[in-house]
Amino acid sequence: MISKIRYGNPVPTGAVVNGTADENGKGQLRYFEKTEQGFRYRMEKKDAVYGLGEANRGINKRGYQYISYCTDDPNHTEEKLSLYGAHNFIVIDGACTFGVFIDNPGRVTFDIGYERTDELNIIPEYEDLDFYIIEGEGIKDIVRQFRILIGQSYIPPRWAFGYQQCRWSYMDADAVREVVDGYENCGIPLTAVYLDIDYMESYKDFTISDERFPDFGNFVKEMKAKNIHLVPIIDAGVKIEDGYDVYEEGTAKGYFVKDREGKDYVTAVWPGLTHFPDFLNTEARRWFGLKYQALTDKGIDGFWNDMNEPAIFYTERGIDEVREFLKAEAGTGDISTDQLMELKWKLNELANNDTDYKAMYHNMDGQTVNHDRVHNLYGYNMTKAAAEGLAELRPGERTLLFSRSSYIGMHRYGGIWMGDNQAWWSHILLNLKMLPSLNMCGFLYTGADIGGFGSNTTRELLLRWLALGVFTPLMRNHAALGTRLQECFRFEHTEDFKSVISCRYRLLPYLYSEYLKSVYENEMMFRPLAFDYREDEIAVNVEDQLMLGNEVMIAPVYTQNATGRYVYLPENMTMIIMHENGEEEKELEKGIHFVEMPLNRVVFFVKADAKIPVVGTDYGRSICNGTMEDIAVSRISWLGKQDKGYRMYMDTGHSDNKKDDVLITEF
Ligand code: MIG
Repeated sequence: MISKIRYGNPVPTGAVVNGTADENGKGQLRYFEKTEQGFRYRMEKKDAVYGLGEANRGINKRGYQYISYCTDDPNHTEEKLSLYGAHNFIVIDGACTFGVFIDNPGRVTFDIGYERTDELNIIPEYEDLDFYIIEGEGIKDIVRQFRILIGQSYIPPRWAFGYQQCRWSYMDADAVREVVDGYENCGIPLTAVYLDIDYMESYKDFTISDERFPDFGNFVKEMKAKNIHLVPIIDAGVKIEDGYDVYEEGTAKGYFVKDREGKDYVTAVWPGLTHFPDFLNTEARRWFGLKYQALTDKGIDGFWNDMNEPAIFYTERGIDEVREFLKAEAGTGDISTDQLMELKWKLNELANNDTDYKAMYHNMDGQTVNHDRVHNLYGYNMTKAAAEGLAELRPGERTLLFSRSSYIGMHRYGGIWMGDNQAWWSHILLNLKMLPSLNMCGFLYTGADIGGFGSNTTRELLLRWLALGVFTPLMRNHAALGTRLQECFRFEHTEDFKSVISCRYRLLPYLYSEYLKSVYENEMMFRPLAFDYREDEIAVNVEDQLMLGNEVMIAPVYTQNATGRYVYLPENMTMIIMHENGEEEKELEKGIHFVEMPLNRVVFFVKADAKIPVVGTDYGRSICNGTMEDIAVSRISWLGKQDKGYRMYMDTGHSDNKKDDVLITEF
């Protein structure tokens, strides 16, 4: 049962698509009381709060505050309140169990027991919103109803379930070849290599540097012949440059975001001075979406959309302010130390400044709307533009597409990656914790930069992170400019990497099936133990293990020099110690165990009465490469005990999808 109350005059966000909810709302606010600032719920001592999608800290969000305001902050330390996404869905679980969705694309603060430990305060900056309450038969049913409300999640092509390699940047075609050869030479499977911003000509969207990637179309073919997909990045900002068609068309047609006077708004990002396409405008969206053709024409079938919070390095306003300061404060004389310190602060304030967001205006199909009120819709609509364009350009085909910034609703158009993490052990755990909360909000195709984006990784950290990444739908190794080279073949004993990554391919039938099941049945692929073992006091407290599908539990290592870890088994399970050619199995009883986890193994747990499909590594590779329409049942073997059946979801892996196209087999 879903009810909705409208406050003020909200802009349509498109988050909700199956909204029978409108009829149910009888204007009676339940559970919450209206306060001057927003909405308050009084929490009982034992209430837990789950959700918020891509957010910091624990799986249980209680005890801190979070702000939904899509932010490009590459330093995900614990005190940060905002990351790249805005996912305003939570479930309060305890004395009363119910879900809340705040459909409002401006800034929304969720104070979940921060100011006062027993209060949940939801504080929107602009009180134009739809307030949804979702009730059901327990937490999983509430999530399912919410997922139906917001519509079916995106499905990537099957190859996008293979292992992928990225770096900022592979500077030319030879650098890409070196990576592909590096993997090939040590027999580690690989399905995609990413092209970061340097493949472009002066960071101009939809251009390809002829110097660094000559004869790009043939290069794409050369890679495809090796079953490698190239995935270029597209940035939100469009370079201001005479003669550049995207800039000239956009200006002529009025497709860019405006300033207060109605002139095209100028910001600076990678290309230097840029305009932002007005993705909140239907025509502009269609125009930009069809621009992807420049690359699809060359055989490209995957993209990642970046810098779409949107990230701003500086604006002329900010720069002018700094100039004024220098003139006024320092004049022509000496600059004092204090003034220099103030200058430093002012320079730091140039990027992603609120004043600049408040000075931008959208044309939402005739209605002028200040950016700040709809900030969280920007990256979402960039990705919607791409998805709709790509559907037109590649009819009936699935395209890999994911975004950095997002809002609920974007899950129908693409996935997200978790942004600029660091090569820190704690970020393996943060990666794990975000998985279930993202699934609650419909984001299923997701993963973190494996190995860590910022700072230098280590061999051990990368191997441990991969052992979690084996299970995440997006399995991509990515590292920042200036960091240590992070491709697996750069390290000693590449056979260990081969062993771990091969497990991904061995598990592909299960992972792909569980992905489709989560899409079509509106289930969470990853769940906290607390969702499944409601009465189990220990399980409810576990924040470093997850349930995957109905059969499996994962418990990755996330500490340095560990030979294993403590794992809590909420019921009897079979421990699987997997490697590329097979696995050992061991029956374990409900309870706490110290479990050995060698660096070159993928260890996970299958419920005692369950079974899961696995294949040989080579066959897993061919499934991923899409050389076959369906998975040949005869080549599947089973892990775990055989008594409980398995419902396998499969499809062609590349064509447009409807539930009726899916092959569901009961084993
Ligand atoms: O300002 O394109 O999150 O994945 O490698 C940094 C360069 C811009 C941020 C993305 C990251 C990407 C990087 N980008």
